[in-house]
Order: sequence, then structure tokens, then C-alpha cells
Amino acid sequence: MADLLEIQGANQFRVRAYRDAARTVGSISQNVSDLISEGQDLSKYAGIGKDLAGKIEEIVKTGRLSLLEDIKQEIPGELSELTHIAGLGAKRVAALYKQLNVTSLADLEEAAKDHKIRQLEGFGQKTEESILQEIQGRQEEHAERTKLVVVERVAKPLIEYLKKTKGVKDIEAAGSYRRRKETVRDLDVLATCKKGADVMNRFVGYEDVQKVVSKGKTRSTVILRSGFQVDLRVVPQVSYGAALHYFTGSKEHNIAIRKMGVKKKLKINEYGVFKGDKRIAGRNEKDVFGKVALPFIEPELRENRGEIEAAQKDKLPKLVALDDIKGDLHVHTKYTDGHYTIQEMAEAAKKRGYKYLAIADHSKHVTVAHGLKAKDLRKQIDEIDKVNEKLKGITVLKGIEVDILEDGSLDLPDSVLKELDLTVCSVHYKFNLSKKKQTDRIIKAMNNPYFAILAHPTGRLINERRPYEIDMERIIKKAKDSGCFLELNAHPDRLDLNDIDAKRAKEIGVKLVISTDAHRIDDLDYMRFGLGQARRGWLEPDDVLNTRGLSDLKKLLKRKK
Ligand code: DGT
Ligand code: CA
Ligand code: CA
Ligand code: ZN
Repeated sequence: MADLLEIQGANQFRVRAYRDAARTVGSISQNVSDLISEGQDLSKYAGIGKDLAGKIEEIVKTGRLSLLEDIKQEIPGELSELTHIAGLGAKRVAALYKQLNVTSLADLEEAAKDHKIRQLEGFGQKTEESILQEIQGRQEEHAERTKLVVVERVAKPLIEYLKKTKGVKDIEAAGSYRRRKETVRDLDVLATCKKGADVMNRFVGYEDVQKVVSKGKTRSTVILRSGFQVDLRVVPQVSYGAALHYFTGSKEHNIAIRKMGVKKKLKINEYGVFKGDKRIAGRNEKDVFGKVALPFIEPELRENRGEIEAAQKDKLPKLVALDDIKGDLHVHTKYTDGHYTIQEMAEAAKKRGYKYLAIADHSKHVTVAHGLKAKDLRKQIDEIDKVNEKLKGITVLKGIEVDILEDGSLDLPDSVLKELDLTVCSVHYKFNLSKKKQTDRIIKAMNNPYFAILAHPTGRLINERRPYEIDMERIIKKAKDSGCFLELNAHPDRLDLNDIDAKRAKEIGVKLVISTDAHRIDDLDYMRFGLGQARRGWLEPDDVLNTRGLSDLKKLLKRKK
């Protein structure tokens, strides 16, 4: 609705109301249709008024939204999807439609190839080229993968439901989901159960199942209403560990393990580890590793990216875990586009066992989020002092998410930055600079002695916006030389740095900061996604800045100024 209204040129407040409501619905942990059938009033959630609550109810009860259908009648084709192309907001999409009659991705591609876009006012050759690149990139990535957060929302209730089946003993989701990969193609669930248990009928009878692709005694596959595929396999208990290992993957890891087995004259498959016809392991995953003389390898590491060699040398990392995290260093408040006060966010952080929380609202360049000017920031600093006087057991740190401007300067003067405990520095516009220019821009910013943490270093949005081009190796080395840190943004739409870059940063010796970028209290729980990615990047507690206590943190944040 928001995209379509924006294309129509509707009132900005109306547009934002829909976006806020959509975000809120996305962050509600229960099933929204359950809430509605229980008769709950959704307007108690932030960002959902009576009118929107009514519309959500309409969607749940009728499967459609009549107003949306009316507007769709007025707006042709795939225009709303085109707004997700990097560099194209609703305004530009409207211009492309009005002037070139572009209504689909195919039209857009054709217009770009015919060099018609560069001729429009407000579009240049650069924009045209980046549009074309993006379209082609999307076509390559078309193999559909779902974000981990979305899969989690499906997997958790499904597993809970299956657990309640009489006779089910073990049950677990394996595959890329267990490896905490940022996106998942399908869910691979494994179970063991007593003879005669009715688990397959329970599975295909799950309310969210749209289509049963196949149903057998040991394996069934269904498609859920969201289009997402789930496989369930029932295995004998003696094979559970071997099956869990096999179906956790990755395929590359499995192949490497199987080869090690062959060298020891062992056959390893989803039923067990076999010497001749004799099963010598299979009940436990740990024993499967044991038979090829390896210690247990954490699922997040199983990508055949060196974990087997490390395990052989007893050099596996002791991966960072949620319990190691002492605070969150990037959250927003009502001062900009957050939805809660400083005190509310701090209390929520304390409830999560944190020792500190850094407020990092936007700086003035981000006008859509009402970014702070120096005088607003000073006001916030005073309020933080007051909250710190009141609140015991947690320290609120003074920060800012300051924009890195196109010329590499920071969006606020040093005179105010120096009053802060830390800065979280972000690129929020001009994503399409050349690799060299984008890298130079960030490196120049890092020369500012008040630069502390590079936020979401590549700017990507998973499945939506590709990373901007930068020379990551140079950035990491510069961070190392200048005493800066890199963020691993834990927001499940970002997970930026990714696993490979995080591992590289560790190798070079730069510490990472796992931050949620929370705009609401519940977003603080995104930390778990950041941890998943950090673990995939081999990070240990020592590699992560926000595992430190407050005084160590403050020492590490001090740069030679
Ligand atoms: P995805 O694409 O997100 O679903 O990723 P996975 O890793 O969940 O892949 P999936 O669902 O195709 O297969 C689940 C696991 O089964 C995979 O991680 C390893 C195992 N597997 C699948 N195919 C093969 C194979 O050809 N050889 C071996 N050794 N293992 C396989
Ligand atoms: Ca899978
Ligand atoms: Ca699968
Ligand atoms: Zn932020």
C-alpha cells in the first residue's frame, strides 16, 4: 500500500502510516491471525491505529484488502516492485511510468538498454547503468531464498506443533537453518519416534500447509501457504546423529567428512558410520565426528572453509555466544525514527542482562528520519545524563549514527562528536560511487579521530539491495591501522558484515561490534541473528568489542586523538 500510495503521490503521513504498521506487524512474535481470532485489538501496538487495525483484520479474515485492490486497479503492472530497485524510489518509478510508460521489470530493462532513462530529467547515465546492473544481478539470484528471520517464524511454531505429537522423541531442524545461514531455501526437519506414531499425518495436517508434495513413511514434503517448502524425515534412533550430521550439511562439509571416512575404510552416510556391514556410530552426532578422529564441529562452521583442518589440529575457535554479549552499541530512540524513549530502551537492555547500551540516533543528513543537528544531540546528551542518574545496573552511552558524507567528512562537527562516548558511522546515500571513490570516502572518514565504528559496512539489504562496491580488504586494514571497529549489524535484513568478511576482519585483527540497530524494544532480540553470523565468521568472544565490560570497552574506544 505504502509503495503504491507513494507512486500515486499521496500524502507522506499516510504513506508512512502504512510502512510503520507493516514493520510493526513484521515484528510481532505471535501469529497475527491468532491474535485476531482471539479478538485482540491490534491498535494497542505502536504504529497501528484503529483504521489500520481494521484493515489488518480484513486481510486476515478475507485474505484480501479491498482498498489495495482498488489502488492496484489504478496502478499498472509491477510498479510497486520496481521501487525496490536500488536508486529507484516511488517518485522515480512514477516518473518512469509517466514519461516512458515503464510498468514492469522487462520494460525497465528495455528502456535502460535503449538509453532512454538517461534522457529523463533527474536521471543520468550512471543511474541507468546501475539499474541495468541490478536487473541482471537479480536474474542471477533468482533461485529463491528466504531470510532466516522469516524461516524462524515458520520453523519454531511448526517444531513446537510436531513436538506435541504422541510418540515423537527427538525433533530438530537441520540444513542451512541449523547452520544459521542468512537465507534458507527449504527447511529440513528430522525426527525420531516410537513405533506407530502418527507424525506424518500430523505434519501434513498442519494448518499452514497449502500443498502436500509427497507423503511417505519416512519422508514427506509440503509447501506452506507462504510458498516455503518443508521436508520432514523420520529416522530410526540409532541413525539420528548420523542423519542430523548428514542433513545439517553443508554438502561440501559432508563430502569432506565422507572422504576422511574412506581413508579409514569407513562408510559414512545418513544411517550411520559403517565398518563393513557393522554400524559403529550413528546415535550421536559427536560420535560420527569421533570415528574420523575429530572433535564436535559447531553447525555454523560446517561449510568446508577450513573447519576440518582446524579440528584436526585442535584449533577450532571457541565461538562467541549470546551470553558473552554485554551490551548493544547501536540503537535508535524517539529522537529520530525509533519508537521508544532513551529510558525505555535502557530498561529493556537491562532486562536482557546488558551492562551498557549506546544510543545512536541518526544525524541531520538523514532528513527522512528527522536526523539530529548538533543542538538536538546536546539535548539528548543531557537527557542521557539524567537517565544515568536514575537507572542503576546499566550505563547508557552517548553515541550517534553519523552520516559519512560524499566527500568523506562526517555530518556533525568535531566539537559535538568529542562529547560522545562513541560514533557509529554510516554510508546512507550515494551508493553507486565507483569502488575506488566509495572506498576513499570511507577511508577518509576513518581519518577523523572521532570515527569509532563503521556501521553496516556494505549497505546491503538481503534479497533487496546489493552491497555497494568497496575494497573490503583496504577498509579492514585501515580500520586496523587507525583503531576503528567494524559493525556486524544484526538486523536480519542486513547481517552486514557477512560471514566471510567477518572472518577476514578477525584474521587481520580488527574487532567487530555486533549491534542490532534496534528501532523498537523487541528489535534488541535481533542480537541472536548477529551471533549466528558472527559464529559463521569464526568469531570468538575476544574478537567482539561488546563482550567487554564497560571500563575495558571505554579503553578500547579511545583513539589517539
Ligand atoms: P538450502 O539451500 O538453504 O536449503 O541449504 P541446505 O544446506 O539446507 O541444503 P539442502 O536442503 O539441499 O540439503 C540439506 C542437507 O542435506 C545439506 O546441507 C547436505 C545434505 N545433502 C544434500 N544433498 C547432498 C549431496 O548430494 N551429498 C551430500 N553429501 N550431502 C547432501
Ligand atoms: Ca535446506
Ligand atoms: Ca532440503
Ligand atoms: Zn541505525
